[in-house]
Amino acid sequence: MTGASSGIGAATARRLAAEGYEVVAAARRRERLDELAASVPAISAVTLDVTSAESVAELAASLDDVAVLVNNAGGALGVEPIERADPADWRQMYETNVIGVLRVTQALLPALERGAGGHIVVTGSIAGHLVYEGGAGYTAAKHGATAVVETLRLELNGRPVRVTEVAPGMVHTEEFSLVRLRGDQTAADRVYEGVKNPLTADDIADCIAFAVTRPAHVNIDLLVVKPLAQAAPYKVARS
Ligand code: 8X3
Repeated sequence: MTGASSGIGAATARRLAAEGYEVVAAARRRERLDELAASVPAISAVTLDVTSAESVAELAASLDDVAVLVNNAGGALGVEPIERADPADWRQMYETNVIGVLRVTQALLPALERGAGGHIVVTGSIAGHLVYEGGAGYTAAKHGATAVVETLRLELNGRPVRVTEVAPGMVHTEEFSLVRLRGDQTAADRVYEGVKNPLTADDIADCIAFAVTRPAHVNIDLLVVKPLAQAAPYKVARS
């Protein structure tokens, strides 16, 4: 489980532990992971930077059989229109959301094939399937992640590894919008203002748990999940 220190990643680590999995929670921020691991005996913490080949290789070397890999690390940076966007932000989003999936998937594939059969889950986004103004850097990266998932399923056909994308819309987590809006808490709060029941990290953990707990011959390709109040990235009912 990458990106496990907060939000969807932490919720999914907890949920999969409750489903009986031994969960390796991996992320950059070790303190947060240690807290998570201390609160749930079936979770262990590993420091991981998905943008570092060495860090990913270290993770792979520490694992034996792996039943499920959840590629969850990623996120958005900035809401500028293309005419003002910073290429460095785009590069970073591509590095985490796309190359990160590539690196960790490559490194863990042998371990996923060693056991009874593996499952690769990618936390995508509706941004991987639609575009919206101010979102091009993120939508380009998430479209990239979707392309990786779809290609991987073709390339692994005939091998015992399932491939699933879970693509959430508006999920109210502590950090997603805060990071995207560069630490501006007021702007981050505005994203969810007046929205009745945005999704929670637990809602997405529930979808991931559903996909991975189907029988081994059942491959859920894609789950697109939005709150009832959201019909499109830019079409959100607010009171
Ligand atoms: C997050 C969903 O609508 O901000 O991945 O692109 S959205």
